[in-house]
Amino acid sequence: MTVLVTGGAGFIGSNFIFYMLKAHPDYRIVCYDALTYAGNLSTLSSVLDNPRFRFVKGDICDREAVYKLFEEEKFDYVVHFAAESHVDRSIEDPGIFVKTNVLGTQVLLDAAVKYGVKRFHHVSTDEVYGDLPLDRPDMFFVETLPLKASSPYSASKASSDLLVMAYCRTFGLDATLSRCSNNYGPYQFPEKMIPLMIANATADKPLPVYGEGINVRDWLYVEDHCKAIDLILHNGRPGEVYNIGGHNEMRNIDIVKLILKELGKPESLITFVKDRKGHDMRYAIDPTKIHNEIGWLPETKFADGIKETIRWYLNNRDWWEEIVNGEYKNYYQKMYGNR
Ligand code: NAD
Ligand code: TDX
Repeated sequence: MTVLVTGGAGFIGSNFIFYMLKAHPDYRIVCYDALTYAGNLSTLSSVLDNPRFRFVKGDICDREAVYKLFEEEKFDYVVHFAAESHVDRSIEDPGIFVKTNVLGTQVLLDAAVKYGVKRFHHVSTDEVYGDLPLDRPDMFFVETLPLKASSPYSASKASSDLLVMAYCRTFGLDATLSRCSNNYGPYQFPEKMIPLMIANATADKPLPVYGEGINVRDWLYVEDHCKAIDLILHNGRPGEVYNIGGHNEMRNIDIVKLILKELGKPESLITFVKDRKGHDMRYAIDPTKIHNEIGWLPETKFADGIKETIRWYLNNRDWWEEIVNGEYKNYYQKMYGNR
């Protein structure tokens, strides 16, 4: 089997490639990634020489390049991660989110229909459901909820979800779709909350908590997400949406305090800053469907996963220090300088 993984030089895509090469010793993986600010070829250095792996640099919006690759490789499966993924950046510049996440997805869907694949799996997010109130702990995201995006990022992901479903119905494409909660783990770009807080705390820099820090996210260790996608790819029903999450809701402020405790740093580093525009209050996944239909359950407890993640960032400083000392400095100044 030959699997196309788009966006495999990013956080979840790279973890998925490592997972698949191990889990399926007879599969070939082709990673197609534009290496935007969020993509990093050094992340894939351990597999670049693997004869079952090929890296191709390219943009999913480049129809000619995408068609050429499909023609060459005759993919069995497509797992589509490539996206602009940071909510704060989508508030600054929505255009690139619509281009990559909507139009780029359409190019891939056209290629999958034209050249034929056994299955197209689209990696989406729980943010397409909007948010839940803090005072209704009985409410969860289920697959049947209407889409109700809050940010340009989530609106672009919701649009791509609708396109995937439309290609299933209209063109008979065999596609599956998953909506996962917040991931954490190795190789997450330091603009995201957990690695940002780890990086700042190790450098004794202020930890910028938006608003009052009471927003709730439902955290899942990245490897558990990868395993769920592998299971859906092989055992999911065509045309179905699967939520992925492990009932691990936490307030941002509690995670920040936990990181400081683990690193032996003082809580005085916490700095409350201006809230994110349109900030979603609470995400909480109901994973009953994937559990009942496919037998998936998360394996990593948050208490273990966060320790492992912090250890990874401490042991792999070269990886993220190169990022935070580069172009990222301008981003940080722009987003947090006068916040
Ligand atoms: P990321 O930003 O770390 O990685 C995105 C990757 O896509 C990068 O390697 C980048 O170079 C590549 N890319 C961007 N634009 C491209 C283009 N036009 N053509 C080709 N490649 C391009 O993102 P991530 O956190 O790994 O998220 C991966 C996917 O999972 C996204 O679709 C995201 O919406 C979804 N998701 C993420 C989370 C999370 O918590 N991070 C949760 C649920 C779903
Ligand atoms: O500096 C910060 N301070 C802060 O308080 C940052 C970067 C974030 N936050 C808050 C905002 C959120 O409530 O932390 C929470 C998590 O923020 P992010 O890491 O930016 O994630 P989120 O906005 O929840 O979106 C993530 O989960 C769903 C991913 O980035 C998306 O790609 C995914 O789809």
